[in-house]
Amino acid sequence: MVETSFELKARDGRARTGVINTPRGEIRTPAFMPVGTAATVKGMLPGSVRDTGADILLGNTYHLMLRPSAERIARLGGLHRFMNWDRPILTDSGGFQVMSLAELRKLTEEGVTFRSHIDGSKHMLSPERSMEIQRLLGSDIVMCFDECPALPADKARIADSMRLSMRWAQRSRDAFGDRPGHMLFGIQQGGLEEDLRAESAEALQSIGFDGYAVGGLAVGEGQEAMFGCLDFAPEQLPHDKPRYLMGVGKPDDIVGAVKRGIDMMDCVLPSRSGRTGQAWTRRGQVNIKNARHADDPRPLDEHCTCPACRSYSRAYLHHVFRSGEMISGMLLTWHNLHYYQELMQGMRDAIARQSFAQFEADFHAQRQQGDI
Ligand code: PRF
Ligand code: ZN
Repeated sequence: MVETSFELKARDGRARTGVINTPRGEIRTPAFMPVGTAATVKGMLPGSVRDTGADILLGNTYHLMLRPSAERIARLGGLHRFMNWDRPILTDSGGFQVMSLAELRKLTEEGVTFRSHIDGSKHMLSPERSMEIQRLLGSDIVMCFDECPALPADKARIADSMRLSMRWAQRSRDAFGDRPGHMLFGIQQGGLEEDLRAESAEALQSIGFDGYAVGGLAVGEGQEAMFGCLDFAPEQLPHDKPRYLMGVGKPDDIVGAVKRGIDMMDCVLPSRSGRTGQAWTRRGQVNIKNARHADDPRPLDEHCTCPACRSYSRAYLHHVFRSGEMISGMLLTWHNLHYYQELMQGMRDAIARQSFAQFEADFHAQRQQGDI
């Protein structure tokens, strides 16, 4: 079996549940992808990430091309073997990370030249080079090379940037070629403007992709503006292909995005905030650094079945965080990823049962109660 497919199983309002089939396994949607930027989900073994319920990880072209390089990973058997994760991997194309991390960036029609944020060395990314790197990595879901303008920006600047991304989408499609078993996703841009989003969706559909991402959101516009855009942007994309909202988000962003027709998301939040002492639970955010946990024998969440909650008290999690012990980031990351995956499973079940509205109401009511 080398083919890939997307099967929609149920809809409830605009929310959808389904499965993306790939030769490396199924991706149940709505899906949350933990971020494994440097060929590791920081603080977690791959088997543990799988145990939280993840079907797919996200990797980054930008980071891996700089260190240890795509060519080295290819020589070592590809990214799956290198990092010991044999299930699907989606890789971002690098443009977004160049703009946020690299130094001395120079953008032209051809692509972008920049200096590494690690050692200052000079590099180039273009649609063709990004496709080559993602092929060397062995990524299952390859993202088009795009440009994501920082918001706010004036409409003319957003339109020019979107049209450049659409020309790059065509070059990405041409360079990707025909690779059975691998998928190429286009990325819609256009800021918060409905007409630019529509123009972008049209351009991408006439090229033809295996899935479509909504890019250019969660870049500082706020939740209300993002949801305003998600009220129309996903509907402009094909209904029979997966829709991926890039770089989102907090649990309430995720629920609101799924409600508006999004099938896939990724975010560093559960793993990054785990390392800074922040936990996410059904009842909202918990700061384990807070002195109120120092004597608390209760788990973070008595209903959670993750190792942090099954075997450790808030007092212990507080102590190891304060002591700078490595297990602190490991346990909180595990808990956060477990919570995120449980949230996704809850939404998949609710959509299948046609009870997403009830799920959403319960989600907000529980958070309203606040931490125990
Ligand atoms: N494009 C790409 N990667 C991204 C984004 C984008 O617009 C975003 C925006 N939130 C996150 N990651 N290629
Ligand atoms: Zn837990």
